Amino acid sequence: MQALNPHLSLSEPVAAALAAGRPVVALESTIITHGMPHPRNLETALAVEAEIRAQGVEPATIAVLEGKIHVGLDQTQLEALAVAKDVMKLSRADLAYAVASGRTGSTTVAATMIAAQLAGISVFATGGIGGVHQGAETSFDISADLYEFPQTDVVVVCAGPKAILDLNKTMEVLETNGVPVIGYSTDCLPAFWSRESDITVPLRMDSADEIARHTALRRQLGIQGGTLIANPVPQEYEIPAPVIASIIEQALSDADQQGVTGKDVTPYLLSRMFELTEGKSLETNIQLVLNNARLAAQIALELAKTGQD
Ligand code: PSU
Ligand code: MN
Repeated sequence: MQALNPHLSLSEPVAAALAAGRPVVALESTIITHGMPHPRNLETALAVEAEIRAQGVEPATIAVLEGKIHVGLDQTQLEALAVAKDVMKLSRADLAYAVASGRTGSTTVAATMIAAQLAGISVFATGGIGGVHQGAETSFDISADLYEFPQTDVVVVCAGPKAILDLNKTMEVLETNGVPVIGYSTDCLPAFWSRESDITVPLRMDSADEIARHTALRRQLGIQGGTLIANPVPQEYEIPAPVIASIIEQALSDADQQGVTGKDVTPYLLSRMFELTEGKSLETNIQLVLNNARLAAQIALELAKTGQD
């Protein structure tokens, strides 16, 4: 095993699992601090971890606490993070800053991928990745999440890019960067709250085993970078695309009127969607994260069998 990076702090259960070659699934923390209101954020974080443990896999929620990159948080740390104020939202650009200055920050998809790779964790579950925002032709707002994939070797399970984004442009950027986008048991790109969009997903796989073998093969071929798994939210919890379309329009126009920019855009839109749907968007968000955690655990188990994790 490689020596552990001195800036990482592994929880005891995560360290034990990694040392024994048992499967581990990484989880991000921006969803806790900037993606969901208290106390649902904490309940969700705990439920997601329980879902992964139930499959015999170790969850590792990642966050920077007072300058240390923690891989695996205990319940007290999760509780503190769920109510903390002034938590930085850390992407690739800010991770080293938070460590150098002793700050506390939650990790986005991009920063969680970096930390997971440093810790030797190959599979990561989130809700929806960031992408190209609508109006990016003038705002230039493209999430750093997209540029993490060609650089960092982690399989990321999501429910598609968040539907507040420009999905076509998001797919183009992923394609340009050579990122495999795999629909899980679907030919259609899921759109976070909805199971379907009008975009065909480039690749399709129907089992965790197939995804694990694909990951192992990429390694054997020396192809660097992460893979994006797009896993549709279970039908009973989805908000169909035609229903949510006008609500997204409203949230986007409110963001514009309020002059929201930069890192605040995605958190603002998610919380505005929560208000406009009277909480329904949050219920769907929680269920899709749980669903992604289950699939990520299965992929981690299968990957462990290939001896390539
Ligand atoms: N998935 C969710 N809720 C979230 C996120 C993902 O269900 O809040 C977070 C992730 O951390 C992702 C971030 O990296 O949203 C995207 O932020 P931005 O668009 O600013 O890159
Ligand atoms: Mn942005």
